[in-house]
Amino acid sequence: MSERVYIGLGSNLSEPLRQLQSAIEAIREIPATQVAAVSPFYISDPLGPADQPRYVNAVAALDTELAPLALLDALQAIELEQGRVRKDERWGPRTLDLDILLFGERQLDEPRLTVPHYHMHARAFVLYPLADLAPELRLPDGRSLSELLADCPFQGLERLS
Ligand code: A4P
Ligand code: MG
Repeated sequence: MSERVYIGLGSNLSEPLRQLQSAIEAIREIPATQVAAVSPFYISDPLGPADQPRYVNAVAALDTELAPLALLDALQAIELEQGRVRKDERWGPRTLDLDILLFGERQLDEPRLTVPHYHMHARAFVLYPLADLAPELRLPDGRSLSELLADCPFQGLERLS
């Protein structure tokens, strides 16, 4: 039985646009998993330390037969493979972040995996691309996406054409 999963993608180093595009190609290769849709890409102001470049963010909808931790393993392998840049012989900062936002109706609180993703309800760079894919979505706790969006300013979010 396959479940609908939403993944948040983010990058702010090493050609972020290409980081996201190649991440999506890699996600297409995950076994027992189909990419159902990818949102438009957005530019967003960094959340956290301000002295870093702006991010490119997007959300992808997947249908997977994998268990949550197996999907997390696959996504972390992609982060490792594609998300780091070589700088002076040392591994530089991670350039790709793949977060499991929602996994069907599940609510998970495991050492390696919290679902829904802990900060998603307040992040414009998650909620707006999610709404592009699934405007009618509800979180497992019953809150609707439109309700969350009403409380979520753009935070500098810009849609890339
Ligand atoms: N983990 C737990 N739950 C999950 C989940 N639902 N999905 C664990 C993925 N991983 C999950 O993650 C740390 C650990 O979280 C993983 O080992 C996994 O087992 P990480 O990716 O290594 O670390 P991180 O992403 O730096 O930390 P964290 O707390 O996940 O940060 P966030 O929340 O992902 O924020 N600003 C903009 N504009 N756009 C961004 O995309 N991203 C971040 C990172 C900060 N500021 C940003 C953006
Ligand atoms: Mg993360």
